[in-house]
Amino acid sequence: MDTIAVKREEFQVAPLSRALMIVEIVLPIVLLVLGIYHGFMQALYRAGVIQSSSFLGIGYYQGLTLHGVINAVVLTTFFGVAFGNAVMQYYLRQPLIPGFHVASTGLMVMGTLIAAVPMLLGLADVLYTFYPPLRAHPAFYIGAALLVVGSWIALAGWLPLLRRWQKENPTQPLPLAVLGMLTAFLIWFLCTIPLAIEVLFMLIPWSLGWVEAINIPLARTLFWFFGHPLVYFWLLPAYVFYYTWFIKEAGGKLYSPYAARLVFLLFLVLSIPVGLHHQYTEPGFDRFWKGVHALLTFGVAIPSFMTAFTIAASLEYAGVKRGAKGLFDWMAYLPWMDANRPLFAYGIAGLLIFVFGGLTGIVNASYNLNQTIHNTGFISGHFHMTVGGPVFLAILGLSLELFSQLTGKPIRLRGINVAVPYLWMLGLFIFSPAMMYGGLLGQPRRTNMGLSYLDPDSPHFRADWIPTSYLTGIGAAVMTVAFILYIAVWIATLSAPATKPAGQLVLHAPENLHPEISTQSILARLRPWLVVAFVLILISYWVPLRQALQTPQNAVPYTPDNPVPVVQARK
Ligand code: HAS
Repeated sequence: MDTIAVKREEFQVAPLSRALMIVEIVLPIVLLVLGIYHGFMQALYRAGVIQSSSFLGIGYYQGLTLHGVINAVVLTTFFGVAFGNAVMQYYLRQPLIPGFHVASTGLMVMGTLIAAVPMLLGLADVLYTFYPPLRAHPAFYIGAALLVVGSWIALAGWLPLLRRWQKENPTQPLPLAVLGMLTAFLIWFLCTIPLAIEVLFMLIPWSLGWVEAINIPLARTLFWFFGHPLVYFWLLPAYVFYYTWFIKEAGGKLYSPYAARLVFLLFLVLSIPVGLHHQYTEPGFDRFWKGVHALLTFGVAIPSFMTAFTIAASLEYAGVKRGAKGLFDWMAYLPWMDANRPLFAYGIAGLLIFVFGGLTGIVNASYNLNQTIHNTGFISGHFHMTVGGPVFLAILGLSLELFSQLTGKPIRLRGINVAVPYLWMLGLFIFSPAMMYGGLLGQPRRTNMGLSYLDPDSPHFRADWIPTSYLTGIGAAVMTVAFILYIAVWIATLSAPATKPAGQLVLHAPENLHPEISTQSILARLRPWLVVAFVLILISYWVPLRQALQTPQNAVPYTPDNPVPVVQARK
C-alpha cells in the first residue's frame, strides 16, 4: 500500500486576501439569518399558525423569494468562491492574485446588494427560478448577473496559479481538492452561459420594457440548462470536503483515489445535459428528448453512488483503526460527538440526510413517477434533503472553521456546535417526509392558500393535509432552533480574543489507502472529459432548444389587471 504525503503545515494568507475571504464568509452568514427566518415563516404559514408568511408585512411570494435566493444562490456562490480560494492557496501553495480577488469579491458583494433592494421592496417576487411571466425590477437581474460574473473572475484568477503549479510539479497529478473545485467551477462556468443569454438578451430587455414579448418555453429551457448543473455546483465543494478533510477528521484513509477523481470527472461530463427532467410535464418537447435527459439523469446519480461506497469504505477503515472488529460495529467507533472534531458531525449528518435526498432524486428522475410528484410538496422534501443536507451542513461547519483560522479566534461553545448538525438532521427528518407525504396526497409545492386548506369552512379544506402541514411546521421549528444555536456559536466565537496568529490555513488531506494515480492516467487529464461534456451537451440540447425557439412568442405582461393565475388546490 502506498501513501501520499499528508499536508499538515499551514499556509499564511496575505492580509488583503484574508480580509476579502472573511467578507466572503461572514456576509452570506449574516444574510442567512433572513433566509432561515423566511423559511420558518413559510412553514408556519403552511401549518396555519400565522396569517401572512411573516410578521414584517412581507407577503408569501416575497418571503419565498428571499428564502430561496439567499439560501440557494447567495450563500452557495459566496461559499463556493471562499472555499475555492482556500483550497487553491493551500494546496497550490501560492497567494491569490490581488487584482482578481478584489474584482471578484467586489462584484459579488455589489451584485448581492443591488439585487437585495428590489427583493426587499417587493419589486422582485419571482422566486429563485425567476420564470417569466413573473417579472422583476431590472436591478434584480443586473445584481444576479454581477454576482455570477464575480464568481467567474475568481475562477479566472486561479488559472495562472494552476499553470505555475503544473510547471513546477510536472510529475504530480493535481491535488484531489483542486481537481474537485476546478470541476465545480468549470460546470458553473459552462452552465451560467445559457443563464447569461436568458438574463442579458431576454429578461433584462423585457423588464426594461424594450421588448414586449418573451419566449417563455425558451426562457425556461435556458434556465434549466443552468438550473440542474447548479445543484452540482452546490454539491461538489461539499464532496471536496468529504473526500479530503472529513475522512481525515474521522481518522480514516481515502479508500480509492481513482474513484474519487473519477467521481469529479463524471460530474463534469454528466451534470449539464439533464435539465429537461425539470420540464417533463411541459409541452413543446418531443418525448424522445425528455427520455434522453431522463437516461442521463440516472447517469449523473452514478458518481454519487460511487461516493457512498468510497466514503463508507474510508469510514469503515477509520472505525477498524479505532478498534472495531465486526461487520458493522465500525460505525460505533466514529467520533460522532467529539467536540474537538465538529466537522465530522457536520459531515456525517449531511451524509445520512443525503441517502434519502439522493433516493428521492431517483424517484423524481423517473419519467412516469415524476407525473405524480411534480410541483407537489414531494419536490420540496427532496431538495431540502440535498441542498439542505450535505451542502448546507458542510457550508455551516466549514464557514465557522475557516473563519476561526482566518481570524485566529478559537471556536467557542464547542459542545453546542457539535450538537447543531444532529438537531438540524432531526428537524429535517420530520420536515422533509411530511412535505413528501403531503405531496403524495396532492399538497402543492408552493401555495399562498395555506390557511384556506386547513379551514373546515373553506371550499379548499383538506382534512388529510392537516397532519402533514403540522409536522412540516414542527420540523421547521426544530431546524430553526438548530440554526439559532449555530448563530450563538458564531457570536461567542466572534467575541472571543484571538489565541493564534490570524490567517493560517490548515486544510487537511487524508492519506490514500491505495496508490495515487500517475500523470499519464486519463484521470489526470481534464481536456478529454471536457470534450465529451461538450458533445453530450450538444446532442442533448440541440433539438430541445430548436423546439423551444419554434414556439410562438409569448407576451404575458405582469400587471395588476393581469395577475398571474393562482394554482387551485385539488379538492
Ligand atoms: Fe434534485 C429537483 C433529480 C440530486 C436539488 N433537485 C430538485 C430541485 C432542487 C434539487 C433544488 O429528475 C428543485 C428545483 C426546482 O426549483 O424546481 N436530484 C435528482 C437526482 C439527483 C439529484 C437524480 N438535487 C440533487 C442534489 C441537489 C438537488 C445533489 C442539491 C444539492 N431533482 C431531480 C429531479 C428534479 C429535482 C428530476 C425535478 C423534479 C420536478 O419534477 O420538478 C442525484 O444526483 C442524486 C444522487 C444521490 C445519491 C445519494 C448518494 C448517497 C450518499 C451518502 C452516503 C452515506 C454515507 C454515510 C457514506 C444516489 C453519497 C455512511 C455512514 C454510516 C455511519 C452509515
